[in-house]
Amino acid sequence: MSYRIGLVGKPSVGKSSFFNAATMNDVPEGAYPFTTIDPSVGEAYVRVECAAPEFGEECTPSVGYCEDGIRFVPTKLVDVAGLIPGAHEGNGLGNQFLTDLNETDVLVHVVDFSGETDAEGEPTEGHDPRADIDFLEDELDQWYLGILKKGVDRYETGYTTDDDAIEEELAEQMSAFKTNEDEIKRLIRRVDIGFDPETWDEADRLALAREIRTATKPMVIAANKMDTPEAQANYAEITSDPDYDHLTIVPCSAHAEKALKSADKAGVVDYRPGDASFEIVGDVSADQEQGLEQIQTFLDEYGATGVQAALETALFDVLGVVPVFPGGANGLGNDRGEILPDCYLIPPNSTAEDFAYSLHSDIGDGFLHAIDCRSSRQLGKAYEVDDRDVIEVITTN
Ligand SMILES: Nc1nc2c(ncn2[C@@H]2O[C@H](COP(=O)(O)OP(=O)(O)OP(=O)(O)O)[C@@H](O)[C@H]2O)c(=O)[nH]1
Ligand SMILES: [Mg+2]
Repeated sequence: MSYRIGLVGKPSVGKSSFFNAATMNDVPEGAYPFTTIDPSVGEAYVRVECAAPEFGEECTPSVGYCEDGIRFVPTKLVDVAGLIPGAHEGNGLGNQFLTDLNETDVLVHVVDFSGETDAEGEPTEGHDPRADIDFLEDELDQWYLGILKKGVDRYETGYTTDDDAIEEELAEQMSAFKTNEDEIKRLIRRVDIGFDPETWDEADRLALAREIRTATKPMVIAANKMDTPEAQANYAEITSDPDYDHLTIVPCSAHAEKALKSADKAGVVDYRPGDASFEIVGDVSADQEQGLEQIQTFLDEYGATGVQAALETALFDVLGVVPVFPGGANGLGNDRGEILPDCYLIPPNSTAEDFAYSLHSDIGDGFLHAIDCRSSRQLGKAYEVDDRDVIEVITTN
């Protein structure tokens, strides 16, 4: 299973800058709206503490890499066009943009916390980032609502067979959001509007659309441009505003991450992405040294640049993805002599049998039992896999 994290937000908030910092790509960045038109997909990484050292081994990753005991596991990151108010009605690059989001599992909403861009991404001063947070949620809800209404209309005009339930119709209409009848049923129950759509008023439909949206497109907020004093002031204010308590907000500087990675690549600093510090190892000019000192002050204050943190919060905390290492109970190597080559990211609440199927359908079909490589304990197929488990699957074939 490969996860896709989508970067969303109004124009000029730094989505492409975040994308480039995370993936070390070079898509255009610019201080004007709609710099990005076509979506880009790149490879970013999430950090997982490597299990090999616990076995006295050094791993040989088949994908990604390992640096000082931290595995960098690849995941897909998608950079899309900016979204402006009315996008669901086609404003800006509207519908095109929204369709690009269909394929994503979780969103990182990049917000310009400096307040120096207006609702349309044009330069301004003193714009309240809260307005952006609200608008994006509303816009996504309206997009979902439009699709939900089509499902309700189809149901009411009787294009479906009589005994079709509303959840079946909606699950079909909203299948692009990777939902299903059971989930829709559960969400209708949760908003408590009953199962007869004829009794739903506009507010009921919107409440349901919102519920389906938050369930199928969970979201983290990356408070970007935190290297500016304006953003830091807004961050302090918004994180202490009780109305925004329910959100997960990660302070972030795409610029700082990009600067450190570039300096690392150039041999100027030693920096492991996501770390709270770096070391200057090459010759630096006085200007460079001053810039690096500023970045270190930022890291001291906020713990990291926030780019790694935003991606990992999205995948591990919000989506609940579980990293698992396929291992061997009698040594971690495979038949090619690779040590712990893979780290799989699997859905929350997966069982040992689900894990076997994620390796290969034959392994799932032939599942006998699994072994916890740390304790050598035998695990049944219903065992729920845990964070950083090292598991060998024993099959009939
Ligand atoms: N200070 C500061 N500026 C940033 C940061 N990230 C991006 N910017 C600036 O914000 C502007 C917009 O950046 P982009 O990455 O092009 O923004 P975008 O969200 O992709 O914009 P669109 O593609 O038009 O939707 C550029 O001038 C960037 O240099 C950051 O971390 N700090
Ligand atoms: Mg862009």
